[in-house]
Amino acid sequence: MNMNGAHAVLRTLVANGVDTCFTNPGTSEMHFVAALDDVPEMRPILALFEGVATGAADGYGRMSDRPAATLLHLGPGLGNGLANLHNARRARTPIVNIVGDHATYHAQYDAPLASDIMGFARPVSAWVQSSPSALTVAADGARAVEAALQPPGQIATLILPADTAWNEADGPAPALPRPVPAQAGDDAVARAAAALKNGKKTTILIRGAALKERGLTAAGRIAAKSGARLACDTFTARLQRGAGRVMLQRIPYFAEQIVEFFADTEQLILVGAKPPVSFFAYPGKPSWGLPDGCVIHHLAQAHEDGTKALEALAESLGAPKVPAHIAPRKLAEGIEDKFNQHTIGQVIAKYLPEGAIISDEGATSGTGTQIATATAAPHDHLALTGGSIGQGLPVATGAAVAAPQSKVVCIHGDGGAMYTLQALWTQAREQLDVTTVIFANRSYAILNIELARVGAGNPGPKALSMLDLHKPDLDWIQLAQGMGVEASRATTIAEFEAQFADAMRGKGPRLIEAILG
Ligand SMILES: Cc1ncc(C[n+]2csc(CCOP(=O)(O)OP(=O)(O)O)c2C)c(N)n1
Repeated sequence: MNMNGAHAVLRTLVANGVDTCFTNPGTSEMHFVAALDDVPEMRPILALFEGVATGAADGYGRMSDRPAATLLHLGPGLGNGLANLHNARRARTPIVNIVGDHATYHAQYDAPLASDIMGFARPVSAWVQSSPSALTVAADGARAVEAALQPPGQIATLILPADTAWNEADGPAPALPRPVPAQAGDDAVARAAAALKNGKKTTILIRGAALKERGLTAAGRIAAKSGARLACDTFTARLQRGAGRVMLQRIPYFAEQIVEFFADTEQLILVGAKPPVSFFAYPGKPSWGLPDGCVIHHLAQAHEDGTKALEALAESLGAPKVPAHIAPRKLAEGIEDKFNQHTIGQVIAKYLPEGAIISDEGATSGTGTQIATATAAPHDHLALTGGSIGQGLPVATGAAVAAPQSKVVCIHGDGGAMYTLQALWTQAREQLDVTTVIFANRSYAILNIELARVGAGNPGPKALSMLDLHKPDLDWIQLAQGMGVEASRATTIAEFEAQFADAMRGKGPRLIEAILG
């Protein structure tokens, strides 16, 4: 059968385990779009802004441990998706971007949409390739998937000139073996074991796949034997938490809190993590989070199997089978009749179903939910990994595609949610089981805090108005309903509880606007 380059790439992606594509196409991708109907195994999902497509691919990859593809329109399409590719890169999520380009012979004319696609792609991509011909696209597609799956996960960008999609290809490329993580060295395990016996105060800082139940259990066993403190980054790509799971301490956000958190840490054992630093620099405050003289040990590097390294360490210490720090199932006794992030968090914890996924861009309003859900039903928690706001709604969307049996709860600041609110339309179109809670404080609240902290002097009315979202007030009911998502507004905790409980009982996309400001 005759097969063009677009068919060959699509079939190659499917053969290599990539069967979901978040798209926002244009003319240069039309052959790819046309080929979708001939490849039923591929599920295309339309996003109305590229930042939604890339963020959804991030959420999908975090939950399924295999890449989704994106389909983006030349440099500007990729450019619109960059912020959430930045977040995905920080999350170490596998993603395969397919970016259309002008036909190879058209490039010389410098048409309006011509741009330096490689230049847009490089900073976020570990692998970038522009395929020169229809005869190479399939093999390049297979290599793109292989590159995305390099542990712990990375972004691969394959640029497809339009003629490579429409010209005749040889056929799809076969599946390449999935890359497996390297094992941490026995010497690293032995050094960490010796360190844990030297009597010094130790923190074990864990990142990546070891934050799933198995790695956490091993870490909890190590803590039971050694007394070491277990910690994770402030913002983790995917953390399994809740009742029955080993609890970690989350590094706090602000510079001076980080220093305090590590003040008595004499040695730090890293599992796929980097030493703690503050998110931003502040005049007169430290950037480095560790005290002078703190010794750093690497148990596992990011590309190594942190879970197995923790298990090997637990065995070498002769750690008990029962881990320390198992979270009990505990809910707030009687929720106060106040409407704030803490009472909202307690309601979310009360109704959160087992196996739920929380996509957390709650910003300054998210702490209440984090505290309350620590002892709620076991769930996955996906955080804003790269600090680029507008991630929560798309990540929730992709997570819901990857895990259709799970209830997804997206908690979001109203400011960040405005960046990528088009995700709601995709949730409605695909009937995804996502409940979004918008914390409508009508403010860039964190920036009001930061304004005071950076020592920028006394802000005047112009400065303050840059951080204020009143005038006009956003109407999230109309925004959501305009995109086909059922929505309601809560101004008291009783209203919120009734609406949230109802959303947890039902299925499909819902939005609750919690008026806090
Ligand atoms: C892409 C991007 N643009 C701007 C910022 C700066 N920024 C950080 S937090 C924030 C406002 C967040 O507001 P909201 O989501 O309502 O949360 P709140 O601070 O009110 O809790 C902004 C604009 C950013 N982090 N990322």
